[in-house]
Amino acid sequence: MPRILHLGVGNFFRAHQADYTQSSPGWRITGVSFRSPSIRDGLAAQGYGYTLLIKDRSGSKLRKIDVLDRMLVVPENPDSLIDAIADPDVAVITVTVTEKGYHLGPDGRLDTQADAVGSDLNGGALTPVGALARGLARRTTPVTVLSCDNLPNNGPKLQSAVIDFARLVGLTITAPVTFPASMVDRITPATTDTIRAEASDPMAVPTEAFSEWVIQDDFAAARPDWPGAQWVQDVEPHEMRKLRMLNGAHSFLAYAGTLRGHTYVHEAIADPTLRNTARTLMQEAAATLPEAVRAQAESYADALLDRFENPALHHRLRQIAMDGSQKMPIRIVDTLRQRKGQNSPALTAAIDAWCDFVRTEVADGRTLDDPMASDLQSACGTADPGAALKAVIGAP
Ligand code: CS2
Repeated sequence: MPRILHLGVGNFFRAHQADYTQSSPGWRITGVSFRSPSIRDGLAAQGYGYTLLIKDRSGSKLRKIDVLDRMLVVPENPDSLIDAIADPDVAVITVTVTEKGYHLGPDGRLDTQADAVGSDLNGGALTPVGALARGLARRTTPVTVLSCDNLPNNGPKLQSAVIDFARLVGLTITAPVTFPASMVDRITPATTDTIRAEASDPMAVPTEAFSEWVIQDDFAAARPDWPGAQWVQDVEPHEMRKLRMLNGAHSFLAYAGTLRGHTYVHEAIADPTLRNTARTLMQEAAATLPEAVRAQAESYADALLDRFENPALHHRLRQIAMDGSQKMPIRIVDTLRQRKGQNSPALTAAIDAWCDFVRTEVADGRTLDDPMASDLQSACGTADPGAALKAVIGAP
């Protein structure tokens, strides 16, 4: 039976790619955790099956997912991941390791100065890019590596990082491998005790009913017939629409909403001041979108407001607020740069909100949940913290 190897078994993968694969008969998934064994232990204790709790205004629906049947925990046995990447039964390798998991520098290329990358270059395989390069170099049959993270041009970026890594360690990848881009969307909060109790499942995952997956049709080997997925030649317009409108507005709400004392997205979007700015931000972003998706931007914005209002989801603003240094450049700063010269009050408000959020966290003695936490903390101690923080994210 053909197999998907999935890197990064967080809630998002379990609500999105696993759900699509559940409806694609004939495929099984091996999951890979790069950090702790806790998700593997929890899933293994129940035969790797779990419940999706799909929540919208009309209530909750339960859906059983049992398409995952094996899991690897990289720190326990790094070679097992390299073996799995090289395994001819694996036809697709999907990836959700979050923005920081790629270890890209501001130029979008592999950051060879990052400690984790440096240690992989010295023989390790603990980062997704290092493991992929080492595993793909051992492969003899075609495979597709499909990035499903919220990064513009995610496939090509992963490809160039893997190729750079391979070159630096003197490896050659000879098997045919493609790295299509994809746009993924499904709002998926973290699991809470309330969710576990409601689903009677310690490994339950809450999510919304809406789901979208736009995939570049460039597969090197067999692929599942994921129902509902859209196969296109060019993902970029869809990626820009989603990153700049949904994720951009999300990040604005996360920082400004937390500062205004809100806890959840549905509370922040009900605050008239924040709602206005979020709507304006979507309009500012929409004006930067390629022709192909601009016509649908208005109805997309309405649909986003409706999704943000979902009162049953309890999506924490602080979940979205994490890793701002990685998210702000691609969700807000790129958009602002593209609008150069035009008045952009909402995008500017998003940058100010992030700066204020970081300064407030540091002033209140909370540890920032961000891979650049120490740079951000130092920026807060300078004579002009606002300018120093903006410099970290490359904001004008
Ligand atoms: C959110 C995303 O946490 C975040 O940064 O903006 O996870 C968002 O919920 C998803 O991209 C929706 O598809």
